[in-house]
Amino acid sequence: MSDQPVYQPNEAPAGGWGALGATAKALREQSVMVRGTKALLAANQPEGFDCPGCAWPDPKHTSSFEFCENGAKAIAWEVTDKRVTRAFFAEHTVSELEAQSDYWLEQQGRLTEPMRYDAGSDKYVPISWDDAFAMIGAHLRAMDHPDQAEFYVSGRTSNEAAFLFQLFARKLGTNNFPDCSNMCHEPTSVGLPDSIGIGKGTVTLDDFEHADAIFVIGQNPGTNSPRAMTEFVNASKRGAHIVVFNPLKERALERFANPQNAIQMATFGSTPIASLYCQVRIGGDVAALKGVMKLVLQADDAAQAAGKPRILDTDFIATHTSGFEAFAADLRATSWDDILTTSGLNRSQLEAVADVYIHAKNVIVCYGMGITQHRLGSANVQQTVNLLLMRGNMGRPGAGICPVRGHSNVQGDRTVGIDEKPKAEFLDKLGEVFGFAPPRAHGHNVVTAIEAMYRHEVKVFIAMGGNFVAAVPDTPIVQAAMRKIPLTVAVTTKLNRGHLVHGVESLMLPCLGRSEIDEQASGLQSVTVEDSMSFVHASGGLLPPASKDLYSEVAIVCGMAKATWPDGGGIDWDAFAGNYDLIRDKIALVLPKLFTDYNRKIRQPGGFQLRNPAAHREWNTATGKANFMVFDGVDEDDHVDHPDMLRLATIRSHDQYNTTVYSLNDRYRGIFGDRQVVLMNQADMAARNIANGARIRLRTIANDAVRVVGGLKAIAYDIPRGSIASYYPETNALLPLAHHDTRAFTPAAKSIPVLAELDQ
Ligand SMILES: Nc1nc2c(c(=O)[nH]1)N[C@H]1C(S)=C(S)[C@@H](COP(=O)(O)OP(=O)(O)OC[C@H]3O[C@@H](n4cnc5c(=O)[nH]c(N)nc54)[C@H](O)[C@@H]3O)O[C@H]1N2
Ligand SMILES: Nc1nc2c(c(=O)[nH]1)N[C@H]1C(S)=C(S)[C@@H](COP(=O)(O)OP(=O)(O)OC[C@H]3O[C@@H](n4cnc5c(=O)[nH]c(N)nc54)[C@H](O)[C@@H]3O)O[C@H]1N2
Ligand SMILES: [Mo]
Repeated sequence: MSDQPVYQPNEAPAGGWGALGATAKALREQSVMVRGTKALLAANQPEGFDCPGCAWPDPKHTSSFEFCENGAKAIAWEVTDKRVTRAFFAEHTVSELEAQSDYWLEQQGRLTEPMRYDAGSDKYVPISWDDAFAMIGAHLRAMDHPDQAEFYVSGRTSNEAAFLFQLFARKLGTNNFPDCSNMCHEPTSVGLPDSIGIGKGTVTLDDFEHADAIFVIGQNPGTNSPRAMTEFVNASKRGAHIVVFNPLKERALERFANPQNAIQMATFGSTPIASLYCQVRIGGDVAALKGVMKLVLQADDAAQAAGKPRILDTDFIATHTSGFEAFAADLRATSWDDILTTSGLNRSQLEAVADVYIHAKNVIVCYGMGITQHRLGSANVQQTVNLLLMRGNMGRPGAGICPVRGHSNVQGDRTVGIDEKPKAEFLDKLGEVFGFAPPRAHGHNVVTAIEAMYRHEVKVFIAMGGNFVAAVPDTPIVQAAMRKIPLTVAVTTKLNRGHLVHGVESLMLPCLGRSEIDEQASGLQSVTVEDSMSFVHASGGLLPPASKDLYSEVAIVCGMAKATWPDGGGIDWDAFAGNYDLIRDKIALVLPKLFTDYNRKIRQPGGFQLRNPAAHREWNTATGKANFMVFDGVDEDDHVDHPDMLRLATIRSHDQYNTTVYSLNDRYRGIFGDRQVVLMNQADMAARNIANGARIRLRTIANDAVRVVGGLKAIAYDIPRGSIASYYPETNALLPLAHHDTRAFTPAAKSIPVLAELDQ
């Protein structure tokens, strides 16, 4: 290790030359300057493929290339020239590979052919596709009950593959769909329907051009959805206010230099982003929002008393909403003491925010994991809606709610049926179209699937992408349970922990990436994906596949399903694998309100947008109105009351994609060469006699088990007292499985109650 300090305060704006340099470096490291550049130019183009980086939409998918450093890294990661072949597996036992870091594993390159775990040699050995499918079919047929299988989906999977995957599982007889969105935006899918009747965002990119104020809550767009920065830069230049709630001062939310702006690049200029930056305490968002809403209510009272125009949109509230009285009464009863203590903000900050809100005609709220990954994540989401409803900021241009999704097709996977609690209407149609009776009982989400593993009830675990054992809570305990499962199957592109921590028998099935040409019986195929703003469009690869032995995700699902029943269960899986248009025809029949004419509509430039009733002020809620939702009190309510408690947020660095770590640096936050760090307030460190740079350990406050992660370097950082941050997935061992959103079951990864002590 060098003597360079890990924390080097960074004064440069986010974006700019640093971003261009990082892109070139990512391509160079994967030795893909030429292939990679070609791929970059085709990402998010009308004829190209959907960027695997994030779910932020493109300007209508028709514009010229929109530069994005982290999209480039995600593409370089996929189009790498490095390969993992059978020779690699012949050289290394699985135990040896397990000793390697996650970073090293993924650096080995793309997987090239199907492999089976051989217990005798403790190695992965080649297996033919047909034998692999036959093995899966045999295991599934040997189960006592279909609910002994788990069908995990990570959100890169296309609509077509996801639709067939759910058909396969439901035909088998289970709704067990633990899904990455269970760990991500499930509180959006659970919280928003109560409020506005649909679990999706209501705005489009056009709305950003008309917003006078944009709230960015618990989200780090400069790293995780960098193309969103274009909207924020433009809004800021127009004079729109950007209000941020985040315990960390995320650089891109302070200043951003647009790498596409020639003048800014030449002059080292940059655009200020946030006009108000509120360093809220972890878990303090509801307190802060309630404070702002209380001030809006007070301003309205004052206006009314003075005979001035009302602050509240009383027409909207009367016509379109329900529950205002109870909501207002709760706000009036909420004490300033509670609001200020829990939010960690002072009253003048909240007054400034309320002032911006009151004077903005159109307001958008964007939010991410800082809102959802909490014990009351769904309720948090609903409070952001309350704020918008007070002034009718919903269902009109320039206003609305914008949950910023994670994986590039996580929203689409859900839309086409990856849902452990499917609606009756969907199941009815599915049964009608395919002539069977789909199971009705709700299936497992991530948390309940893990509980079933603990009870040894899981016999087959099939993962469509992802890295389950690294992404979930309580990783060591889950990994032990995973090893007991009779068969685990990973449909995957690159080697990761999930393949090494496997069941008694295990298969690794390598698939095509999005950037690659997918040729089937009827010719070249495209898949479709849905972005964060409900636009559905086609994605077709253009690079030769990493190996001739790769199958598409669709073909793999079809192969598994066909081998499970003698006659494929009466479904012509080969036809689907040969022509994806036929899959889309079925999706259109099962979901006619959304996908009628699917094949025609995806052939128009930019695709099409799924209709969002709330964006048209149609409220599919029980009351038929948008509902003000009351949040009891102001905090997480997890009954942890320890005098030395710190709240830990587990977050992403600038150089990782979820469990994939690209480097040990986090440039915008000034952290270099080490991910084993804890960002801490200086006063919290002093109170524990922790010197800057000292190695500490964190211990979770919980009664059921001891959870400790040590060897973490404490770094004095600009973060509120009582709040600390560290990287995911290194600290997942601290996150108890039972510590999740009470309604959505999303692990509360942003608010783990811990104690910090010196590592002896
Ligand atoms: N390059 C890259 N892009 C990605 C990903 C990636 O790993 N790398 N992951 C993808 C996925 S799956 C997702 S879900 C998204 C995730 O994107 P984000 O939602 O941005 O996720 P995080 O980085 O986990 O955390 C977001 C922010 O929440 C703040 N925060 C933590 N606790 C709190 C709190 O209590 N209140 C508030 N207000 N803020 C808090 C953190 O300081 C951080 O800035 O990005 C997607 N895009
Ligand atoms: N503590 C903590 N835990 C968290 C979070 C947190 O903030 N803190 N965030 C949560 C969130 S938001 C999410 S979404 C989950 C993510 O959980 P996952 O989605 O399970 O994890 P990823 O790291 O995104 O999965 C990466 C793997 O996907 C495979 N892959 C990549 N591209 C493709 C492809 O095109 N096809 C296929 N079949 N496979 C592919 C590769 O093998 C790669 O190693 O983690 C959650 N866990
Ligand atoms: Mo996510």
